[in-house]
Amino acid sequence: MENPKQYSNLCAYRANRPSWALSENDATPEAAFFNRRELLKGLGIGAGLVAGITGSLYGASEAIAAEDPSAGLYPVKRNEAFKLERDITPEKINAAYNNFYEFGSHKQIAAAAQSLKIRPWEVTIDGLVEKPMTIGIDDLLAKMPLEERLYRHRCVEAWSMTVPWSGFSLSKLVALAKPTSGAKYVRFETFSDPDVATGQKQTWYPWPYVEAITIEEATNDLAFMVTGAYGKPLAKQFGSPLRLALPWKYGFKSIKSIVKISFTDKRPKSFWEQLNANEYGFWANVNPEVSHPRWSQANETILHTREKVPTLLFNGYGEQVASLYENIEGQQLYR
Ligand SMILES: Nc1nc2c(c(=O)[nH]1)N[C@H]1C(S)=C(S)[C@@H](COP(=O)(O)O)O[C@H]1N2
Ligand SMILES: [Mo]
Repeated sequence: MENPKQYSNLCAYRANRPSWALSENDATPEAAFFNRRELLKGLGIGAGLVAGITGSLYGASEAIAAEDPSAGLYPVKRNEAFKLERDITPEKINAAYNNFYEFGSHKQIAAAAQSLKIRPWEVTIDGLVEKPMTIGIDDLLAKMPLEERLYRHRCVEAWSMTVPWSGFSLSKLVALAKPTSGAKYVRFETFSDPDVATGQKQTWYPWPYVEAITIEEATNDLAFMVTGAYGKPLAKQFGSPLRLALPWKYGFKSIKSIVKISFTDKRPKSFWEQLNANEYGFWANVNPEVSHPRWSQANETILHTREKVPTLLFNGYGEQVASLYENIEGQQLYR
């Protein structure tokens, strides 16, 4: 096995790293995805069958999406204000290459994620709010104005994709919750169910997955609660039925399968920050000039083309978000 330190992977400590895991130097994410063929070949499984397996995983997520009680809501109207000059990452590629540590610390988690039960699904909104509530996801969907947005997504591992997310502006949920004047941060928490999400049996991780942003970030127009993708309800591997999309920050901030949203006056510690604060901080804004301690962030590999392109400050969203950080001093804003 190669030296794990050469990889740009979120977790430096994993001993059982699979051979197809992303390598910063040679294997692009796409290559890593296709290298699975090599792996399966080694196990005596032919290429035709591999295509079948990939196809059926994708098919399974399609079938489940069709069963989703919210299926009738999609597709939703695209908000043309969120335009991009990049091609959309094909659904097939995106749906077969995911980070979702609850279901494993590799990228091929689509099959395992299908065991997640997404109904009933309740979301608790609590803390410093006038209207604490626990609301079923379908009731929440009925209250929110759904739209589609094309967003870039830049993973801290130096790969990127472009996704047509459906959902609603996080600011609408903040308005529903009515935070009190003391609320400074919004904390998000993923479900906890180790029997279904066997990655949560790995006790060295600080489960459940937690993320947090400031109230100002949460009410910025770019902060988006995702409930669908590719014109359908969200496939489970994308973090169904409710995830976050913060396209100017590294992808780990875009927490999946949310069950709790809390308003607080204290800065929460995120999952990755608890694991390694030196590598993953609170702000985690994309910046090509600030390297991750183990690799450069100057470039990114586009998931579907394998093209290596320069990374942009705030992932290209500076116009919308740079002002949020103008008066913050003495903090690491880009890690
Ligand atoms: N609950 C949870 N949310 C998560 C993660 C995770 O492991 N668990 N991974 C994060 C990372 S590192 C990335 S890059 C994105 C990946 O989203 P995708 O699989 O839809 O591409 O989800 C983020 N949200
Ligand atoms: Mo990521």
